[in-house]
Amino acid sequence: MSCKLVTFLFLMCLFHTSYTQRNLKFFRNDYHYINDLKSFYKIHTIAKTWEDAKKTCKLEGAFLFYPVTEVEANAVMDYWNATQAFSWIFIGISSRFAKESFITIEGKPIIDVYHKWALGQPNDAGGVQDCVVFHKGDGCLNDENCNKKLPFICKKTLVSLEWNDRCNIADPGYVYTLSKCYKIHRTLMTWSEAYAVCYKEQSYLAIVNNQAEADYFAALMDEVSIDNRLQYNSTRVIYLGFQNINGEEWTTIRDTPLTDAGYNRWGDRLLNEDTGCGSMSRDGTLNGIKCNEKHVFICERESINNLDERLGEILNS
Ligand SMILES: [Ca+2]
Repeated sequence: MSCKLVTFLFLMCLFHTSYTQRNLKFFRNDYHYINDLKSFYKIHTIAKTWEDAKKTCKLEGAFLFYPVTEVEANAVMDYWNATQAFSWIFIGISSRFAKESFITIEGKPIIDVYHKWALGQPNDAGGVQDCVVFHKGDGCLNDENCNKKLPFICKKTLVSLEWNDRCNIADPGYVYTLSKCYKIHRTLMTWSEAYAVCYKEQSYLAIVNNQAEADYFAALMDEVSIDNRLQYNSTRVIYLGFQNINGEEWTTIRDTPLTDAGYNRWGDRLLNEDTGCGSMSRDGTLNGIKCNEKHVFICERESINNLDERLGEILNS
C-alpha cells in the first residue's frame, strides 16, 4: 500500500472517529448492534446475582437490559434464541426498595415499560423475590430471588454513545497523554477487582514504563487525594499492573519481567511476605503490597492499536 494511501486512510479514520462515530454504529467489539432498536446488546453467559449483573453492565459503560416495548422484547429474544441455550435472564427491574413497587434501574415504574407477567406472577414466593427475570420462550416476566445467579444482558443506546476521539473509546473518562490513554479510578478496590475493572473497560491495569509515566501517575494521585482526604491512607499508593503472586518473580500483567519493563525503582517495602501485588507510592517508588488492601488505581490503553482495528473495520465495510 502506498504511503499516500495509508495517510489518506489514516486521516479518513480520524475524520470518522471524530465526526461520524454514531453513523459507524460502534460501541465496543463485544456488543451487538440491533438496527431496529438503535441499541447495542451484550449477552453475559456467566451467571451473576442481580446486583453484580447491574454493576457489570455499568463498568462496561452500559446498563442492565430490560425490554421497554414488546418490539424490543421480541427482537432481543430473537438474538438470544439464535446465540444462547439458557432460558432465563435477570433484567433491570426490581422491587428492591419496597415490595410490589417494581421499578426499572432508573426508577421508572414498570407500568411505563414492557410488563407482560407470567400467569400468577409476581408472587413474591417465600417473601424473597425482589428482582425480575425474563423468559425467552414466552417473553413473560417473573419475580425471583435477587441472590440467585443468572445470565443477563447489558444494553447501550446509540443516542447515549459519546465518543472519546483521542482515546478511541466510548468513555470520556480516559485522558490522552504520553502517547497513551489513562483513567484514574477513585473507587477503592482490591488488586484483583481493579484488574477486573480495567479489563471490563477493554484496558489494563497501568504499567509504568518510564519516569515520565511515573511522574504523571504521581500527579494523578495528588488530584485524587485532594477530593478524598478522609481516605488518605488508601490514596497514598495506587495499584499497578505488576505482581509476584506466586512468590517467584515480579512480572507485569503482560508477563514481562519488571526489570525489562523500563521502570524499576523500588521502595523499601519490597521484601515483605504476603505482599505480591504491585503498587506505586506518591514518591514514585514501587512496592509489593497485600492484594486485599483497597486502593485507587489507573487503567491504561494503547490508543494506536485501537486505531488500527478501527481502520481495519472501515476498510472492510
Ligand atoms: Ca415469582
